Amino acid sequence: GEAVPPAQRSSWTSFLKSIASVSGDLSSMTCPPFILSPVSLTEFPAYWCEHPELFAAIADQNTEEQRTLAVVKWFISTLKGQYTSRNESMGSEKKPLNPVLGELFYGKWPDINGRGETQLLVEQVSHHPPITAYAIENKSKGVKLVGHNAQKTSFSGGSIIVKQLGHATLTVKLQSGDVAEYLITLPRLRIDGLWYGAPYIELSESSSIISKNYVCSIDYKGKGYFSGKTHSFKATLNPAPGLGGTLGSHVIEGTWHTTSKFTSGPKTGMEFHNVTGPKEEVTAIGGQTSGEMGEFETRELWKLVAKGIREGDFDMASREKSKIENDQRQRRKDEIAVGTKWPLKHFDHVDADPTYERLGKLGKISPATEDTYLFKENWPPIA
Ligand code: 0T9
Repeated sequence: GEAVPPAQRSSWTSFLKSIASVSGDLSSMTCPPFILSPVSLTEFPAYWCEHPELFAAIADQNTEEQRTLAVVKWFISTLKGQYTSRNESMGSEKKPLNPVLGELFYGKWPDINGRGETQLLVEQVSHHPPITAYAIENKSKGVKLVGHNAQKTSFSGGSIIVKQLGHATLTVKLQSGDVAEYLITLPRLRIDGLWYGAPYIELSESSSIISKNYVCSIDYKGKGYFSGKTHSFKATLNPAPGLGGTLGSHVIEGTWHTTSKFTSGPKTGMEFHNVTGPKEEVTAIGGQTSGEMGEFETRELWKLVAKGIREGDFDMASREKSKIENDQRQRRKDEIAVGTKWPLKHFDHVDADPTYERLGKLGKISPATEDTYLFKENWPPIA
């Protein structure tokens, strides 16, 4: 464990031993301080829009083929932020704050160069197991992403394997009045480097982007596989079963944290995506009518815990964290006592998702059906 501060070595070793035995949900495990991040998982959905211009550009395409390529380009361009940004900003992957039930995060990306403003809304819709739901919308372009995610973790060969549960749906309002829908599933993660105290993520297996016209399957490999490079991917776009005709097929290969190009199809040799330039962080905004942050908004709720972690005052961090947890326990007890349930603010939980079932079938994804969280379309009066 070279990256582990000497005073925390034995606690890191016992943490590693315990993750080998506790499998399923790692979110509530106690970790040594050096590995704690001051950022809650409710902030992670902002990674979906670090390139707001690529999100907006999905609306500006003339054909279904171009639009699908724009969706895939936006998706691939989010991976760098989603899976490598903690290593860049904090030196390694860190354990995020585990959101409480009802925790909220609101944000936006400004309208620059006529691309329109993009809004973000996140709600922690379950604590046990942790489930985060989100909506991201560029109203002027008619592009919207709604999704939820949870994780199932296990331990294998010294790495943490994270299976992502949940999915997202991207919708685009077309000029014709129709709505194009894209079902997005999520890759599997392997967290390596644990032994050295310097965890980092590699993606594996595959994920899909499916519409009624196209099935795009993305395969992920790390060092030593098809290109031999870390963070490699290969995306294969084919017309949905039974279609063809004017819709072309494409293969794209590269590394998702840098660049990629077309390796088969009419655009062979052309660059596909390039994320070596700057990204745009979200601007956090208060969801209250006054523009202030309410007590359940993540940066308000975790303010003192985050300050403790950032400033190395771990006694304060753990004291403040206990206060939040005790308050949560009390709320759950009170709810049981009076027979009520915590009301979700922005989402409704439903057992089945017809869009997932219909599009999932085209891409033969499993499971064949999945529960989901429907967005109530109640953006707070912000922006
Ligand atoms: C959705 C993303 C997800 C959330 C994180 C596994 C993980 C929690 C979930 C999947 C985002 O779109 C993408 C990126 C990173 C994922 C996190 C990485 C991570 O380590 C945590 C888990 C819960 C841990 O904190 C494990 C313990 C820790 C000591 C390892 C650094």
